[in-house]
Amino acid sequence: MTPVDILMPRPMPPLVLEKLEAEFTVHKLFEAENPDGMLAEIGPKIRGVAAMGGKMDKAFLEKFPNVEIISSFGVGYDHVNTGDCLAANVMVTHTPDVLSDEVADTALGLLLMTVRELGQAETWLREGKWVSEGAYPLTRATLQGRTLGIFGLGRIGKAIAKRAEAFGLTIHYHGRSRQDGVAYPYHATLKDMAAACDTLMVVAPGGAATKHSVNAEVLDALGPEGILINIGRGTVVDEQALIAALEKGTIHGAGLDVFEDEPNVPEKLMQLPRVTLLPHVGSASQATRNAMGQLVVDNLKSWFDTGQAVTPVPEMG
Ligand code: NAP
Ligand code: 8YV
Repeated sequence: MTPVDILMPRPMPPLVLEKLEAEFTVHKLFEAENPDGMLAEIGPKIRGVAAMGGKMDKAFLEKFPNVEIISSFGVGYDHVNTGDCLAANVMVTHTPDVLSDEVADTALGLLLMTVRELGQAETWLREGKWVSEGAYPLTRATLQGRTLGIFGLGRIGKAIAKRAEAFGLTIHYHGRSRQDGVAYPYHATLKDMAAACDTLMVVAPGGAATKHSVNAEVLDALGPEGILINIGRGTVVDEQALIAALEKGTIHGAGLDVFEDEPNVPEKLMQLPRVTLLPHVGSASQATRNAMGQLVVDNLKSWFDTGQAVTPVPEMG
């Protein structure tokens, strides 16, 4: 049988490419000298897409009239318009669960770095200031006694909550609805939760429904000892409102792994003193990225072998 044609628009981890090439004919758009020409030639042959970010909507789908499945790398799939995919009868899959513990570990690391200014303290040592100026200044903030509001108590949010409990934090949560069997106090609005907490952990998905949910009002409610951590998606936080809140002292500090316009990070954020910035490394260990990659492969194989996906996004029903 002729192998199925798969499009890979952007480079993906070597494991994904290797395993896909063993089963399918993989068209690497990122290597094409003339991508439009390549698309015009292979578009009608493509039956599956192995995706790593990149906007996928009606305009994208129209180039591939016979596409059946988009297998996306990552649990967040805000780059894929699932409404357009459903309308075009295209399956969308993602890579949940296999990264939850890794991302939760990173979230706790980022929280500790931010509260205790660990990155800044390391820079102090490396710049020789421990010798020339003495000890790094005591941090105004401490993790002890903090109340953590989790915005998005899903798979990763729960893994963060488990770790945060071990650190002695009190936990609250906000989402679209109260969850059965969850004892943490629930807040129907993000602003109410921010007012009840001094630490806000964003681990909600991106997309139109959550865009700029963390705005000036929410940051004001969090208060002057407030720490914002964003491990979810950059678009959830209004970055300009955050910069203003940090400049004015409306909140104390912020730790960010994700940004509105990655990989571009506003210069002002880089200059602010109590801000920790990471380059979207939440899931970025070899083992976890390989497990995510394996799921991308498994979804494509399962779809073309059995007509069933392994981990479809919830919108697929
Ligand atoms: P999940 O299990 O689907 O959890 C998402 C949570 O967000 C749910 O508890 C959901 O609760 C809440 N939520 C969804 N839409 C909402 C809305 N419009 N308003 C308020 N709450 C909403 O997803 P997950 O596996 O934990 O992943 C969460 C997100 O983390 C991903 O979508 C991705 O963007 C991000 N992520 C980042 C990294 C990184 O490297 N930094 C890595 C992995 C994932 P309700 O249904 O009750 O509203
Ligand atoms: C990945 C992520 O780095 O899973 C997600 O939603 O944000 C990260 O784990 C990203 O998807 C890679 O493109």
